[in-house]
Amino acid sequence: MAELAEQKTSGAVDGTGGTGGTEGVADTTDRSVSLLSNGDGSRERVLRSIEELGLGQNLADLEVQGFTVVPDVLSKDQIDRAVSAILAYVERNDGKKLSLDRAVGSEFNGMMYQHYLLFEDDVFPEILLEPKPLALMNYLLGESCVLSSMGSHLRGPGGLPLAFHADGPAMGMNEVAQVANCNYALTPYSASKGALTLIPNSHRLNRQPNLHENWRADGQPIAKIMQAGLQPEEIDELEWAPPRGAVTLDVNPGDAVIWHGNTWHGGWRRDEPGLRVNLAAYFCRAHVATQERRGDERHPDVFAKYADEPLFAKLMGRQLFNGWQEEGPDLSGATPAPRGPYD
Ligand SMILES: O=C(O)CCC(=O)C(=O)O
Repeated sequence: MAELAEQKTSGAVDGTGGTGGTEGVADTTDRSVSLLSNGDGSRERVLRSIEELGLGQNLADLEVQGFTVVPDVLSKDQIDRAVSAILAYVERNDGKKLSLDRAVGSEFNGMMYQHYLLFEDDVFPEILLEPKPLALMNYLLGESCVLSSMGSHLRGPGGLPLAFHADGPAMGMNEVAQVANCNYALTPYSASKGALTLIPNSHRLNRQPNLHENWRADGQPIAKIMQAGLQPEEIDELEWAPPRGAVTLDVNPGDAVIWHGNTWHGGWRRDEPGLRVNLAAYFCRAHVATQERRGDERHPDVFAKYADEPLFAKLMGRQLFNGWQEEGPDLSGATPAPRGPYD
């Protein structure tokens, strides 16, 4: 909408990003001269900050393999405060007092994602503003990117590994990232500790992994095993093999792993007592949201009138997965994620 208004006021448009004039080289900092971008200013700023922060190799990694590790982003104090806040959150919400070093599988059974952490403690906005990951996010998603969610994939011993997936959409991916992730290790990562694992160069494939491009155990892909109705003890016994090419990240607390939203990634099952804690700061381009904020509570009469009309509810985004707060997303299956172009 804003772009259209700009087009109307900036005169003729020749379809090449210029104004159709013959005045020679355009002033690239003038927003009105280009519909293709806001000019070179943003690109120059983004690349300059990457250079100033010494992130040239990280930029190359993102391009070549679709992910990169920025070491030592967080201080020991930030790590300790973030871990304590996450464990306090679990205790308050789930009544579980988990031990970082001694948690056992029966308390846990795999992974519990902790939602909506941003306002839980001062440390989280502080981490959000860390310049190095933000500089790389600006490279991937533009300076106008926004935080989509901040949560923690908390892994305890046993259960299933986290299936490989891309964070981008089920269809319509292209090489321009629409979403990107910054995953802070808050405890050490390794295969037996429940590390993150990624597939280099998968961001070029512009699709989600298929059934066979995923974890396997006993010759079966993880999706089949999830459907097989095994008992928790049977699941814990399985030996998992990652898909070909997967790289396990052995990284330290405070390191940040950043990836393009198309990059395939998953997580090892934790096989040691205690917890694997991360902080996932997930970002998206500014347009990845409805233009209007749905669920306007100032109009209860309209919602009451259509209370029995599922189509109205759907168009109002009531079946959208996103838009959660402390309660987290509805994983009951009532709001299935679209997987194909007509879903
Ligand atoms: O660190 C992990 O467990 C993986 C997180 C993940 O899959 C994600 O943030 O999309």
